[in-house]
Amino acid sequence: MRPNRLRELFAARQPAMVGWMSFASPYAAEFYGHCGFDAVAIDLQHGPIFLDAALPMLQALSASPAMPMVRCSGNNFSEIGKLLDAGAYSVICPLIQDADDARRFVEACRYPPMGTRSYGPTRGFLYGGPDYFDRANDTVVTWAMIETPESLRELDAICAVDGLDGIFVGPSDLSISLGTKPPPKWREAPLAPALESCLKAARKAGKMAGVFCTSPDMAADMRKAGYDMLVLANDSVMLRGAAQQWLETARKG
Ligand code: 3PY
Ligand code: MG
Repeated sequence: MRPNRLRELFAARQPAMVGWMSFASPYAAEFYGHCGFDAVAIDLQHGPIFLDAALPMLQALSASPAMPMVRCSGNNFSEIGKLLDAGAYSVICPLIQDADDARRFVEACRYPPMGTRSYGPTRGFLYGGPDYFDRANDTVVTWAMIETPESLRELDAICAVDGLDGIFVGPSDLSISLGTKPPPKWREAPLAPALESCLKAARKAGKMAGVFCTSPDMAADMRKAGYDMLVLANDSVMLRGAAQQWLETARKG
């Protein structure tokens, strides 16, 4: 089976740089996949991407050097199964609250006896290879999102869930649920100590730690702190930033 780039980078202690897609467009996915990211995630929780749009985007990413990932819209067995069958190599699940949530998520991603995933990896075979069934449980990477005070309290129990590969911090929801507002102030309390606790808990359990970064400065800080996977904002933030910079420079001229 084709190896999972995230596992290779984690084993080599190298941080993964990940792109994040909100535009429901196979062309945008193909384009983003060729920008140099280690992996690109298709976001089905927020934005206009629904399940039918995910398949051609996963196909476009498969033809690029970036590993195809998804954020599912919720902890939904059927949707997670469809996304994996469509060739997603890593799944991020939003709003995990405790170990039971995390276990349910992992079970949806793993074939028996580890989990309860149903068999039918239509595109999984095409992207992964003919030995997909034998290797999928050890290859697909699973992430539980930490974005509430409940999940912070349950960090050690979540990290201890068998078959869960990592935790992924959603700093905007976490900021809101801790009583502040986005954009996330990652250098201040209450977010700074929460980010530190997440990294520490993941390390203690031998799991990966990822974080959604809302600015290049945040990504640089999180890289320095030791996070294993940095999501670099998303496609719309990148496009708006580049457009605004062009306009500002051109209008000065
Ligand atoms: C958050 O910051 O809450 C996220 O879910 C990032 O996508
Ligand atoms: Mg969130």
